[in-house]
Amino acid sequence: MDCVRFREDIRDAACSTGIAGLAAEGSADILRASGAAREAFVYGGFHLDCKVFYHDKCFDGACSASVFTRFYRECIKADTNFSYQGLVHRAGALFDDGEFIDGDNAIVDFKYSDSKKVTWWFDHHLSAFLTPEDQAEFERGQADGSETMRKFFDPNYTSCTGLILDVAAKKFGFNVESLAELRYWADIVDGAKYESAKSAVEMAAPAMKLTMVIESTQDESLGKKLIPLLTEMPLQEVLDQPFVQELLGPLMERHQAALKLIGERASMERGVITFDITDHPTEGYNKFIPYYLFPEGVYNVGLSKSSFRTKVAVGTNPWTTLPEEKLANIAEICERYGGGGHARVGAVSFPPDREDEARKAAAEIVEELRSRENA
Ligand SMILES: [Mn+2]
Repeated sequence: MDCVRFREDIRDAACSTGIAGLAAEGSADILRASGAAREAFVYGGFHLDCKVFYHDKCFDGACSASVFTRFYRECIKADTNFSYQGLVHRAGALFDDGEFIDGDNAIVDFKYSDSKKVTWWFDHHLSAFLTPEDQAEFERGQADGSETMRKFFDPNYTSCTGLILDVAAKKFGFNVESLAELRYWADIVDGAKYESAKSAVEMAAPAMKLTMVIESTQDESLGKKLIPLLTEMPLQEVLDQPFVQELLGPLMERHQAALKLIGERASMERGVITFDITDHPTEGYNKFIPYYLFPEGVYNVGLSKSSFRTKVAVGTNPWTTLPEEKLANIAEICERYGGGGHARVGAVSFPPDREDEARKAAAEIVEELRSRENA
């Protein structure tokens, strides 16, 4: 779970930045066994629609939506029309009841919704429930058996893709053989278990480039084009699709430019990497670049500027060999400057015109981290 947390930390702190198959044999029995009247209505042929809500701008979210779609077509109902909608974490209400359709509504890799219209749910996030009432309601459905074949939660899973594949295989007899590549990469990406800074920055694997496209694109139509393909062909073939290549090109250029710029600016002393790119406003850069440039660095303090803020980003090298107990609590440091974050990653934001203050805070944080025992 630490890895999952770390990935979430990176996001929070640093993000300012179907195949129609035949119904599986036995699925009719499963439906009969789960036997609620609602199911008789829903699957009795009155409608053929399913809307999948998934964690937007997230590789695991897209893979989860794709795996759910294929599972549903093969094990629940082959003749179904699917639609997709990405969901993002935000302040206030996460779900708009008006978005749910009259057919099946599935939520994957995202928080629980108490709406009666939500018929399927899979999640693996520790923070899956917005309220204790939501959790109590989910647990009631599990205890009385009414939703044990429809709603699934297991925070021990690194990826939601893995959770859906296991549940679908064990409980519904879904054949997951051809989906091993997808599961492997969903676990790597969602768990931030990149082998090295090199693999995270050079992005040789197709899954890494797809992740960048999914996380960075502003193209709202990407999800519905991409999701059905993820369980239909190897990831390299998905990446080769013209609509993906079109988005990838400019992102790779931006990535290379950031790599070059940070490479020119960054330096390391006593285990701490620093750089200042405030003169080149950016809406984000690959957070692993500093450790790619200086694999020996334990921490990095980066000063950058976007349209709405000047940011001091503070991070810990995920591949550091320094034992956990020797590492600084980054959240605690950032909080002193009015920022926040988590144990390994944090940030402090200043208004765009308060660069001097940001620079002063960055220098102090660098000094504090350098005064630690970093070897
Ligand atoms: Mn996930």
